[in-house]
Amino acid sequence: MAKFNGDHIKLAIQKDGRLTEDTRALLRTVGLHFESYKQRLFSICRNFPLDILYVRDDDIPEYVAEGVVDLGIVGQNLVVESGTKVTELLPLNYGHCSLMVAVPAESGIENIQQLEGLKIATSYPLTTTKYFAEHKVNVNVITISGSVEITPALGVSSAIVDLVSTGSSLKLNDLVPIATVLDSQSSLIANPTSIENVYKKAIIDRLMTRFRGVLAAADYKYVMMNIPRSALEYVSTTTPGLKSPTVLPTADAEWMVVHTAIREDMFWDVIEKLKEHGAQGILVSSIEKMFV
Ligand code: PRT
Ligand code: ZN
Repeated sequence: MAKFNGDHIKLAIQKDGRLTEDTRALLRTVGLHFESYKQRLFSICRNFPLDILYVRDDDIPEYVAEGVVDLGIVGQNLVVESGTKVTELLPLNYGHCSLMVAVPAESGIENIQQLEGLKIATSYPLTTTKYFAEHKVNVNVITISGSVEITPALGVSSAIVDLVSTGSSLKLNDLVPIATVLDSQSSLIANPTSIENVYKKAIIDRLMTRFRGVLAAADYKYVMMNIPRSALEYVSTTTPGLKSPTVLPTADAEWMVVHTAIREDMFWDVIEKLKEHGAQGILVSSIEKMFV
């Protein structure tokens, strides 16, 4: 049977759930080669000093805090709920959701003060208790492990605190959100002692550089286009890219080829303006990794 490699650092990821596919895709995008997770407790990377442990997401903060593993990838919601001492290294921009207070639509309740003295069902009892205590509202927190959203209809609770992403589960159960307890996304966390170990820290830094390269790339599109010479100054200021765009001559002295990167959030506005300024043959591609 394969064993953990003593020279390798250890990373815990969710075995089978909402974060699994994106986490595995991220690890593969940063160039790690490892066997598929199915039926496996752990994998050894063939080309990087890392072993991957597959566990239930709820156990990840604890494993990291206890030093069973050096690193974990898990929702921030679970890190907060666990109350463990781990170091958050890098939010990873997937698994976005919010932990929200929601009430039956017909209840007429509009704010958390109106929940005074009532029962709140949740799978996040510690976070929920702390939240209401901070807001000085006395509630009775009931811990439910699954299907929290049906508890008001069953008469078990007057309100819930649950994770929401699209909101369709709330709608389906005639619930409306009235407050956000926290916003969450998937995150890389570390054991505080591991990041003080010079050998481990060097490996973790290499991994984080790779992760950052993938995260940065997701914010940009790579664009190639032909522009009339007269538009060059405009294009240079509108699409500064990362430093300045690459401008190449063409056989026609009046036309140039420009290569640049445009931020995702302003992409369509910039493209429309470029077309107004005579840009033609605009080719766009996504960037897989980016190091600046
Ligand atoms: O088996 P294991 O314990 O590992 O997994 P799990 O079933 O406990 O967790 P899983 O796979 O459901 O979720 C893993 C992580 O994904 C969570 O800890 C969050 O960080 C993140 N995440 C993102 C979500 C959601 N979005 C989400 N919508 N986790 C759960 N939900 C549930 C929510 O509880 C509710 O039941 O989806 C429902 C609502 O979804 P919408 O889209 O209708 O709002
Ligand atoms: Zn879980």
